[in-house]
Amino acid sequence: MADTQTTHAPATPPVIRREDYQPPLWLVDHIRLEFDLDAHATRVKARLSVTRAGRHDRPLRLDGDGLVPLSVAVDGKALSPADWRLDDDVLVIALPGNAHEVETEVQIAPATNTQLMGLYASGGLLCTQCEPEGFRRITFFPDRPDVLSRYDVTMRADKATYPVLLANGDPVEQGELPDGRHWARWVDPYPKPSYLFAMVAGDLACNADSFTTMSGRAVRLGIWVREEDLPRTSHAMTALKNSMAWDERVYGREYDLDVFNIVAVSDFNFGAMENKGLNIFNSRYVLADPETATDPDYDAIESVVAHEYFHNWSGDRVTCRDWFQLSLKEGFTVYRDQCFSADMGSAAVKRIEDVRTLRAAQFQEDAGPLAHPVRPESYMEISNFYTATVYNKGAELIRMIALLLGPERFRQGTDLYFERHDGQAVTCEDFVKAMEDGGGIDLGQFRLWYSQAGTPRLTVRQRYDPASGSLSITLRQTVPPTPGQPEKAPMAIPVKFALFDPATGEHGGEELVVLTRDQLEMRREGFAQAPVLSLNRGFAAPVIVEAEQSAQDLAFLAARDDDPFSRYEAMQQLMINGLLAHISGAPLESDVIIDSIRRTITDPTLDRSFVAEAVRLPSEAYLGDQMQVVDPDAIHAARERLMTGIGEALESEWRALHAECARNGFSLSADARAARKLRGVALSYLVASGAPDGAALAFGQFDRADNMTERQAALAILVNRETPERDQALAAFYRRYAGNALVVDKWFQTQALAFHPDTVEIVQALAGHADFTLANPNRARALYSAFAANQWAFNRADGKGYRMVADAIIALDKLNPQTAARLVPPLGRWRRFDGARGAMMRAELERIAATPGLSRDVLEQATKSLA
Ligand code: 0A1
Ligand code: ZN
Repeated sequence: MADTQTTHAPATPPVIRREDYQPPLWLVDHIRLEFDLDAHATRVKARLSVTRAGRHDRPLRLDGDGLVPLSVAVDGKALSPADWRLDDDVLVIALPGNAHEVETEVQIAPATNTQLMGLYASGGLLCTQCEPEGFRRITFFPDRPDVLSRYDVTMRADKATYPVLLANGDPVEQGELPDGRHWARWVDPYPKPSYLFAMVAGDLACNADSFTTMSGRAVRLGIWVREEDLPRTSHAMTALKNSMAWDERVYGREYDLDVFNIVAVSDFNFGAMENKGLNIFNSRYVLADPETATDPDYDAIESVVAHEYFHNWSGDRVTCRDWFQLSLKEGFTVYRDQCFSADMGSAAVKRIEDVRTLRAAQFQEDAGPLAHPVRPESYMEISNFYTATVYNKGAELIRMIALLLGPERFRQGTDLYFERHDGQAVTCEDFVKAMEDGGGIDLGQFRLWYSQAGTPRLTVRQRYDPASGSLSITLRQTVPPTPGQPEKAPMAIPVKFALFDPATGEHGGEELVVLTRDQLEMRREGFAQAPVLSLNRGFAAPVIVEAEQSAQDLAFLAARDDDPFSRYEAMQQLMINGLLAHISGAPLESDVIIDSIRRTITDPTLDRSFVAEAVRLPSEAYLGDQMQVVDPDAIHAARERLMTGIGEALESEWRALHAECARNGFSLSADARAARKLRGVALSYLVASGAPDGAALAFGQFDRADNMTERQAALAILVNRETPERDQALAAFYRRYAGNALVVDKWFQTQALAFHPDTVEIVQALAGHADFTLANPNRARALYSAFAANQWAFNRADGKGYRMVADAIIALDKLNPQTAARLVPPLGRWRRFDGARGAMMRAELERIAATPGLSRDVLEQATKSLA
């Protein structure tokens, strides 16, 4: 039996609607949990102190998922099975009074829990994941975020197998038991919803440290990992301490318990989880050393550690009333972690990366069948709503509020929010209201950002009148229709812009205007010649800008704009325009592009990390997003051609840069990291140039690297080439890192992302590799999510890519519906492709949707994708 607790969908799963929200009828002030832990048979006793909320005569309803009560008692008296019933999975008990002690006992089997929700086993550990609705797989409980309880948890387990026993809050007692067992009791003084419950049992080693808070309290910090991974935890620990200090300095938020623990597990559905005082992490966001982790891995660890830590206030102390409010905690916390990372490194590059992520994930989501507002209106399975829209677009909303308010008033707003709602479960509306009251602003129209889906388009028209020296600018907005929202009202869009004098290269100051209607006309005077418009500076609003700017203006901005995002954007737009024109039949005009790149890579005033971002070609997927109908083959061919052209034209510059950026001895300094990044870009152009020594140079970098950043960069270049070095490097990489799961993931992923005509067959063969398993989400994603993101390979005209991913979804759904459901959206993009591809994608979605016994998760994604 794969999993005794499954969530198979009924014929049509019920739709949960935001407007149907009802406050809880019963509250649980306190819960005492007792675990007798065993991988195959864990006993869970729960004692709930319940109180009736308001005047009603409705029974107590406790959610369960695949649970069978072994016993039920009320106020110390066992109930006979006639006194309770199971309504589907919900335990229903009629209670006479207004306050009772309700006890239940169940048995669960962590070892067969392949969904990784609830209590499950991972590499010899027992651990939990309860968000969003996993607690009901552990015990009967009102498993909704607006029921806040104080938790008192006792764990009993075999001491040799599970020497470490952790839970939320503070450790209060522990002791020995007969038969080699032991116990520990943890109490969390802060009331919390069940989704924040956590416990871990296992043989773990601890990187222990401490942090003294701003009021002088010492907090014990622990990062718990397998003994052999201890040397890889120092970066995460530094990130944690930096996060704690940053939240005090920037938001005035202090940590509130005596201990803060992080545990790394290798089987985890998402990135990490903010359980109160006991964060549980996917090991890929904890473990790093130069030999096994790239610079982007280091950055991801820093930002995920910060994200989960920041949730202690934006999520735990103030939580969500219901799951429609998910962006209340996620949008705000992503914004907080983005600002933290910007402060820890280069703010300019961080913004560029965040916008790239937003465009790649969220803009695509917003343009397809799964588009939904930041605050969704309905769902079948809430796990499907941990999306780029809720997280990343949600963060952009907070960023816009911060921009409109300015730093001081934004801080007054957040202070009021935390003070007003501490200990409560609240809504996005409560957040906006606190920002209005604390910041002194009217966000009336701004609220549409929470309720309207779709990415607004901003079209810009400029008219310069040489006689009067004036420029008129017309901004127009349109918000496209999205599922369930055919008509849209105009949004409040903050637009930052500047007008450059092409003669001096200066502008007369940045302006912020807020577009509130369909159209806005502005006139600016005093220009001896037509100024150059730099628009949506800093990417202040998450919109698509359509401005017809000449190659000359773009080249000017690429060389002169003082807003680094806009400078990057101009450079990218120059490349995009050239490529799109070529794809639609024009000759490839690369001279201006090459000139701009030459100027950028030889500008000594620029940070190398920024240079690397600016001169990199836009991804194939992003180019596809700019087309009416995505033509993956034409995009690939054009992009390769431009890459070769840039490589050839600047071969000596790339060669020089590649040599200059080499370093003796590894360092994590910003300078060294920037050099590694630019070195990788230089190598990619050098190899693309067709230089006869290209493959040998790449292999040399691969072979001699003293760090994973350079080694993987070289491997990622070699896998695209049909050279003997390709196979040599892949074999050497595997030999070197066999047994290190996180690095073997990279080996799978790099091959799935390759620009190689046989990538489909290569991925198919890799699925049969001894190290491949669908049971581990990181491994499954390394192969299939990476492959589905490889536009050219996934959309190969014979449709084999679609079939392979659909097969994987159907197989994975039987084990882990959440992870399977995340593979569906790439197939849902069928409207974006030509008729033949679209029909094949639809056929695969139909095959998935018709599979008997499909989970609610995959069923929702597949049926919505077909609509
Ligand atoms: N709240 C977490 C995200 C998360 C959601 C669900 C999970 O398991 C199914 C795990 C993590 C965060 O934002 O980091
Ligand atoms: Zn989060």
